Amino acid sequence: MRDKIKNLKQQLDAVILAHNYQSAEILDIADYVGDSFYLSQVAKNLNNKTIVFAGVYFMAESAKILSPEKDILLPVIDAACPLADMVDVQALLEYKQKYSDYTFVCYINTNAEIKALCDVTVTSSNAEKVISKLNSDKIVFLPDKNLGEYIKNKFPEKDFIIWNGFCPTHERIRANSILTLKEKIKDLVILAHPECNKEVRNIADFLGSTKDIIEYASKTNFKNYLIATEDGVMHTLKNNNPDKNFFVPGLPAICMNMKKTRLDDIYFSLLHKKHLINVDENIADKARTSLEKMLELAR
Ligand code: CIZ
Repeated sequence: MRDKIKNLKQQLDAVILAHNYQSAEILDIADYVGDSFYLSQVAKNLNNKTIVFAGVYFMAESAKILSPEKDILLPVIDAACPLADMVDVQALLEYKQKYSDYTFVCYINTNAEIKALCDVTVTSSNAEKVISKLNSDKIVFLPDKNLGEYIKNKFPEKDFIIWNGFCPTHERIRANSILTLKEKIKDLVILAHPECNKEVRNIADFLGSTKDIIEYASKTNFKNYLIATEDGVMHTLKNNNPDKNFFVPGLPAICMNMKKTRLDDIYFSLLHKKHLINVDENIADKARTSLEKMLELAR
């Protein structure tokens, strides 16, 4: 299957982008692996005509918005993001009316219709930087309440209204499971994603995006790390740091949507050019403004 994918890729001049949460078999064949911020920049700058996006829907959609001239393929069309689906247009329009003098900041985990109604998009690796450059002290942040609270604490002078959404995979990670493990392994260094709930964030030694977590573990010299984020990052962490130990609290935190993509999905995606992502032009134009503002401010 790997060879077949390689041949088809060459024939079609295609590249494979994979999000850090994909399964090991996908991460191993991808041309680029990273978080949504990195991958959206890669997608925009590549010269290849065809991009296979191994991730969830909003990621492929963001790539299409930023690169409308390219064919963006999402191998599994129902790879969704429950967090992104926690905001609907009607509810957002009501907020926009109620908080008409606020700047609307949306996490990249949103659908295009939502980005189109927001002033700027952020990811967990650039939210602080982007918000620090906004000329506004009144922010509505959506949809992740955990990332929202984490960012709000960085800007005590700003007024934040935070949406009540959450990532079910991160929300399930329990502080108790972390503390139980820490009892057994005294020098455990806890690295957590800001999408985790407050109890987990409060006991973390380091909070950051997948990119930040991977960098932190590689640059520091501890022996034992506990990883509180989606399980996909463990593959990269272990590969990059064979001499270090990585633990998870309780059962691995697995995003079922991210794990839907298998090698044969990538193969059939290339073979049949499926599923081609299309975004309504009017929505794409507005969402692009929000995404490009992120790229500009995060520089
Ligand atoms: O920014 C991303 O890609 C997400 C959703 C999480 C992360 O930290 O990589």
